[in-house]
Amino acid sequence: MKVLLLFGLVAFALADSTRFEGEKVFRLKPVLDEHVTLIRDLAKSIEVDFWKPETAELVTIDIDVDIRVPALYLDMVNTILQQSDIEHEVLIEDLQAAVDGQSDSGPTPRAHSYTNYNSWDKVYSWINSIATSNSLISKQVIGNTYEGRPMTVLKLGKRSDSTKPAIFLDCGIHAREWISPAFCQWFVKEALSTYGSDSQMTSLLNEMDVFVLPVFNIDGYDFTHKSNRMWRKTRSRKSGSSCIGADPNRNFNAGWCSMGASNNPCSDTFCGYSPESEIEVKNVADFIRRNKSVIKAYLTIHSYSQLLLFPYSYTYELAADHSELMKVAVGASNALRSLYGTKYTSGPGATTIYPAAGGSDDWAYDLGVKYSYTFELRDTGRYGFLLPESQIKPTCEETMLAVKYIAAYVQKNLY
Ligand code: 0X9
Ligand code: ZN
Ligand code: ZN
Repeated sequence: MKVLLLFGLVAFALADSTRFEGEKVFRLKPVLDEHVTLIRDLAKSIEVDFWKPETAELVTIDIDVDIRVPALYLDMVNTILQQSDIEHEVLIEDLQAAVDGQSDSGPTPRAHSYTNYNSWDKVYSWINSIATSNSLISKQVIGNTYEGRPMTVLKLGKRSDSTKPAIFLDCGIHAREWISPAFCQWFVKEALSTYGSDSQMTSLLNEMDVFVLPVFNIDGYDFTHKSNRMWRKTRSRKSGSSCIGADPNRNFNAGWCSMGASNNPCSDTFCGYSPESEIEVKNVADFIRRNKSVIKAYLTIHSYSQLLLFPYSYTYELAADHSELMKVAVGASNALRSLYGTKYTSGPGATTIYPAAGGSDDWAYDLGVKYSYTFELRDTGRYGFLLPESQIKPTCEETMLAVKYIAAYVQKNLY
């Protein structure tokens, strides 16, 4: 009986997690329209996971296309690539080995660490302990996720009787972009530990507050740790579809679902059933609306591609503040590069990455938050979403410089 039960649990655990045995990640470089057509046709006939761009429809000539190919289709894909002579390379030889290299499955579970990818349970207890560690920080729950996990915003700043202008920073909109929550944790630690010694951080936290949401899409993040490392969306369900989740960064009310998003619930860029249908999106949007008069900047952290994006992504039209947004982005990218030479590209989302409606940056901007930026952190595809833990520290250190550059600019240019 016991043996049977144990066997059942093991079988369940195995069946419940997605494995990537023998899967590879390819980079394709289409330079002809035929190449684009071929990649799109391939996506229709077999199941490939687009890492960059997010879907087949967004493939164009002269961009790098990173795709994950299941073992079953490798021979076929190799043959097609040879025959069509699309330039290509293998970015990840053995995806399961790369995933295993990051998983916390040793005999003794690790403690919370700023240089590891922490599971949600660890981030959750970290949030609760750091929030009571220092008078510069406090927390507030802004609602629960679909699966009922509390979404906690940390408020950093010297206490003051009058309301201070603020910056809102979120991480982990997309579940598999693990470097993003790692950055929010790093930011909180750095802010607390350099207040009083770093003159810029001291001045920032004296004059402004910073709201930090360490993990936006908690259900998805937890799922990437426990079941499927490559999950992107939320985990909401709706009767009538067996597919789970929507893309939170397509679910904001900004040109919702008009371009670069899918109305197919099974797609990785599903825009949801209506704007803010995802409770996580609604919770954040409500919080920002409630604090609209104080929030002067909205920063959201994604990966990967090394980009600093700003509105718009739902239209090719330039934002009214385009030249100022561009100037600040270039300054921030230069600051970032000064540490380790990491190169970032700056520009409006639609032309710099791809047109995609329903994003949080465009929504915040149209609400009136002028300094609205999306970061796409390291790398440019060597590891993609599987950025090694050894790169957490340098990535966070350089990103701090860019975030502090933007914060300092905002502080000097309050509106
Ligand atoms: O597609 C996205 O949501 C972001 N890229 S990612 O690879 N992290 O998924 C880019 C978002 C840019 N902004 C908008 N599309 N509004
Ligand atoms: Zn992506
Ligand atoms: Zn993302």
